[in-house]
Amino acid sequence: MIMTAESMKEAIVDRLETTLGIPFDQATERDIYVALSTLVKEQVSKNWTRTTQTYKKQQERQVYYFSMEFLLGRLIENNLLNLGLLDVCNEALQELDFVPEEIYSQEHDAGLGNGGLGRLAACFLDSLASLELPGHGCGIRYKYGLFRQRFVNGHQVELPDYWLKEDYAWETRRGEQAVEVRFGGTVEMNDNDGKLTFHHKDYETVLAVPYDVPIVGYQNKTVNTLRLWSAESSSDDFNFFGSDRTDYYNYLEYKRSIEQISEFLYPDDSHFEGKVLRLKQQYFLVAAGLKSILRSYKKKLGLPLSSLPEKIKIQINDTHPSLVVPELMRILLDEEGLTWEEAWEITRKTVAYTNHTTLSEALETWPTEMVRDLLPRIFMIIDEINERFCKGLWFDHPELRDQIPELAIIAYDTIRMAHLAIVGSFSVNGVAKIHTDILKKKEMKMFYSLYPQKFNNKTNGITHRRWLLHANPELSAAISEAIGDKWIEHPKNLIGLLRYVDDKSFQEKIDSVKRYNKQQFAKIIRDQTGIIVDDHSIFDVHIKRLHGYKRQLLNIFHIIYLYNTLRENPSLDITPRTFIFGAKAAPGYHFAKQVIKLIISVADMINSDPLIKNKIKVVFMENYSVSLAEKIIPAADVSEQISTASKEASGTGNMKLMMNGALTLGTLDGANIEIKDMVGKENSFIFGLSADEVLHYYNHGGYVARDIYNTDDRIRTVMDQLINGFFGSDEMEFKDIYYNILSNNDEYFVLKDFDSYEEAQELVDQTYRNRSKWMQMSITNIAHSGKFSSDRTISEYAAEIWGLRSTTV
Ligand code: 26W
Repeated sequence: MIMTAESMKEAIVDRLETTLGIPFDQATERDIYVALSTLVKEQVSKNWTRTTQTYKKQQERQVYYFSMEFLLGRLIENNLLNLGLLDVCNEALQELDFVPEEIYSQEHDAGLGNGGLGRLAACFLDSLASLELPGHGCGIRYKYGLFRQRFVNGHQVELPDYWLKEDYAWETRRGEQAVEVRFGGTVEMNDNDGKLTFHHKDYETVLAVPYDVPIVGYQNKTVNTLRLWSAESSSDDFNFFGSDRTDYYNYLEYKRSIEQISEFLYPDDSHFEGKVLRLKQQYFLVAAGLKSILRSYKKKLGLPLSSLPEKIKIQINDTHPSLVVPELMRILLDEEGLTWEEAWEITRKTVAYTNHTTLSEALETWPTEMVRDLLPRIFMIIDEINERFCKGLWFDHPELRDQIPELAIIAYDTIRMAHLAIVGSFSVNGVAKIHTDILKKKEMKMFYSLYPQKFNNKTNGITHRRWLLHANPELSAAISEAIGDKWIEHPKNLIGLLRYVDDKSFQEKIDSVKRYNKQQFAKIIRDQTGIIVDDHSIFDVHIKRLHGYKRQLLNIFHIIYLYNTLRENPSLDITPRTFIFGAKAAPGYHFAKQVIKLIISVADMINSDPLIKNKIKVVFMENYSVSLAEKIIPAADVSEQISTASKEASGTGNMKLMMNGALTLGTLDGANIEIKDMVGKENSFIFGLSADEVLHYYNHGGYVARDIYNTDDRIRTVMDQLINGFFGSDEMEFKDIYYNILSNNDEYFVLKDFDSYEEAQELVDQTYRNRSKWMQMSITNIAHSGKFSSDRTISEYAAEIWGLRSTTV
């Protein structure tokens, strides 16, 4: 085991020479990275095997987190950190004359996720392992992760993210554990002495090959597994072509069509699009994952299948893996010969479902025909589940008879995946208090009345190890100096910082850490964009996917307004501000792309206007990603969480920013509410309509956007600038934004909330002038952020949904 910088140095040089065959004096940064990651993986391997063996031997329950997305980011630093080797490694690399960050950044981010939902899955894996809980991930090894974003003339351009171009250091291919997944074909039904049997014929076989990634717990011996499945054509298929050349070409085409299943991640997290390839991906994940779980269950335990729910829980990350319900039924019925009742009992006690959005345009509903063609037996089972569910309603709930079409799993030739997930699971949870309340009161009201005991809340969290300890070592050191380092294991202990809120020297310490982080990030801005920013200015940060409801538009409208004000009165006394954006738009989301273009146009204009005298700067960072977030967040003063109330299920960036001392400028939406409840209204900047008000307008009307446009000069000026050529040559460039607001009656209440947003921004400006006050607020936020560690979230899942006990390896 490596313990010192000296032995680390020796080991790196040794791996270079023996494994890679490269003498140290010729090694590039990439070579050093490869040697280092090989070494780290070796260090992990023993505990990985030991953990797997421990779980195999014992009869304890295990959890599998099924998700179409795991947004891991880089693993090298986190693995080093969790192994307790990060400091040693930094020292070793420096002594070898390398800059550690430059070595670590050789690792390509694993961008196998779109945003919140995928990053949450990654934080959960970190917490599971760190809490010594037997919980694993099950996902897809996409060849291409979320696209790389470039700006060309201010427009977003998407480039493929070929993250596997160089070997991925952390994965291990387990070819011997590959399983078959079947698509298409027909189902033959036979009556065997009154018992129906189903025989699936003429299907196409896809080989699912697992690639395992170790998930290293923080300074313990637990190493759990993230199993990512890759689609391959099985070698048996070779006998399907003969001597004919066209057969060979057909074969190649067939092979390609199979490999396509794990080719790329769908880059859309805002609009459901019923693409058959996406359905294939979902079934591929579910069928492969279940097969490998059941194989080891049967091999290891020798228990009857009726004990499955005792030993295994499957958490599904939104409805994307909800085919787990009919697939588990299929296995239990057709392969294991159980009765419907037995199979249903097992399935329902095994599966739990998390909902991550109430946006209707994101809800998954598959056309029945598509499911019938691609998954004939699965379709029959869903149909039967639906039949029995509707019959049950009819007989057991006569009061709901009129509502059956609304509650049904299949209706109007579509399958409603959320209904399937609710009916087929024992737990349904939302991801923040308000979100769960909205599910209960509105979106899933009738299901809540049917199954009140299934519904529960699990407010999201983030791993403080990545987002504080690793991303912000200076702040972490300052915290430990004040309150000791127990907070690392028990993040709730951060509350001890409350004693230092008024301590001038601690305030100065935290202030200087923030200043340092801002200087570091200012260098990154300069290197990547050429823009010089003032590190004394307020760093006002808006980072998340680009979406109408997240209201980047409200932010840029306010910036334009501020700009107009400054042009009228250049000597206006404002606190200098740097507005920082990071966001990717879904490739087909026209409005979102226009907002990007608008922000960049505004940035170009403001940043080059001498009249502004650097009082404001606007920066749009390209290719927002986990690794970039780790640089931005420690440098942030203001956290923009300005979604239209009721729309953001939880948000998790809000928690990361809070934990790093940024103050929330936000609406009462998602977890902002719980953040505000913890720190108090006086330690945050809250503005805007409440969720109830928004929902009231949606239901009863009463809001006329045009009235605001007509009566508020500030707003009319900004809006008109969109269509009068103010931002460049093409007068019509932003007309869609303009008309989108006026003809859709401002769906996201941008105009409605403008005034109160402006007021809150003014308060931010005033408050920042009093550094001591600002630092008090900032420290208060850090102190309360322990609640938002994903360790707390995962402990709640473990205790209240999974009944999962920790196991020391
Ligand atoms: C179109 C297919 C689709 C639809 C929705 C793909 C992905 C989604 C996700 C459910 C969107 C998502 O990431 N939701 C976010 O989940 C986070 C973790 O719970 C929350 O913090 C965010 O508020 C929520 O938007």
